[in-house]
Amino acid sequence: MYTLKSTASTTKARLGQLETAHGVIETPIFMPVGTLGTVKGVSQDILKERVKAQIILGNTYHLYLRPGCDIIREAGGLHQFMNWDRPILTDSGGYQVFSLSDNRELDEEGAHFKSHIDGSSHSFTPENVVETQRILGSDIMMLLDECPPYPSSHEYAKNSMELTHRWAKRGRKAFLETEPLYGHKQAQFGIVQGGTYKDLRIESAKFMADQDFEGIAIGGLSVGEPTELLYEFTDLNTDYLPKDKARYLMGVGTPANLLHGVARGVDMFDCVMPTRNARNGSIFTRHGKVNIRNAQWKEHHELLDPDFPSDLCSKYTMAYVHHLIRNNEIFGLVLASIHNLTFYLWLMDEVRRRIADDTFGDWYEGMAEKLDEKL
Ligand code: PRF
Repeated sequence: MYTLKSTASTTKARLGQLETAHGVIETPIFMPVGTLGTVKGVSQDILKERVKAQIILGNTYHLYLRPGCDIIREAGGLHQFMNWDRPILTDSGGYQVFSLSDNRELDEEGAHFKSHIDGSSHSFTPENVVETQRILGSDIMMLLDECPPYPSSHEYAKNSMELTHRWAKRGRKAFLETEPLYGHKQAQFGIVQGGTYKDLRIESAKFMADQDFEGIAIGGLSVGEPTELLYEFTDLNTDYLPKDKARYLMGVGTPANLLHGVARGVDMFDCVMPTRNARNGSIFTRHGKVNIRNAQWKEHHELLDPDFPSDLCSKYTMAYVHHLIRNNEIFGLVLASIHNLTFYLWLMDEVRRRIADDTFGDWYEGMAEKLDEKL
């Protein structure tokens, strides 16, 4: 599924291609999050033509609860339902059960929880999340895992990792014993866990590398640990992952996190940050972050970055965008969401260009510092 094209000379950055039933993805790549079958505020046409999204993410937890499996099956799968003909990756729901649902409980069988919408009771098992993701018809489905909170004791992280490993075997078996519903091929990724313990992270990476998953995710990071630990454990994990499979760092992150992740050998990222932060007025640019809600922009009748290819930057003044966002105007939220996603995808395009001409190593640290600055 993954073809490694080249590796940078001074970092672990990789240029590659990921082949799916809905097209080839150039990696490293960022995947916009479309939890409920929509990337909030952004149409599918704009995602393709302006943001240049190659693949988007959907969430089993949300789609299973609403609209539910029956509706999506009737529609012919998530691609048909939302009119998106490029690749889709779906998370398994395990992580969302822990962050969103009420009264969740875990046992050997799976995760039991009450819906955050109506309080109804449900269970996710390694087998039934495969079944649900067959119904969604995602190009890449994820296993059911447990993501331990930060910090966790070594004992907790170890037991949790071992449960994730047993679930991984059950999930793979269910995947191999079932067929896609809509005639296109699906892939399944394993998920490395192990908290912030070196021995466990190594054990988990080796375990996932030994299975025959089509790709491997690094889970359990970006859950509140210091940034140094995010980078340290990403670096450690990729040392133990096979070179011929894609690596996906789940739920990461800031633009600077993406550059540091790429330098440590990661190929795929997703995060709600570009869209969620956009709605709070936090705008990412090539020169740093801007909070457009701040009073300093109220009378700033100039463009934010006239040469950047987004409407927010090149067509509307900062004073105008400030006014829109301050008033929570839908158009302002949409402009900011499209801009931040365009910026994230632009950044990954730049990353690929720089791995290809081998200037990534000299560029990424300075660029990461700049991207973290507040303007
Ligand atoms: N597991 C799953 N989804 C996730 C994570 C995880 O550990 C994370 C952690 N950052 C984000 N999304 N299944």
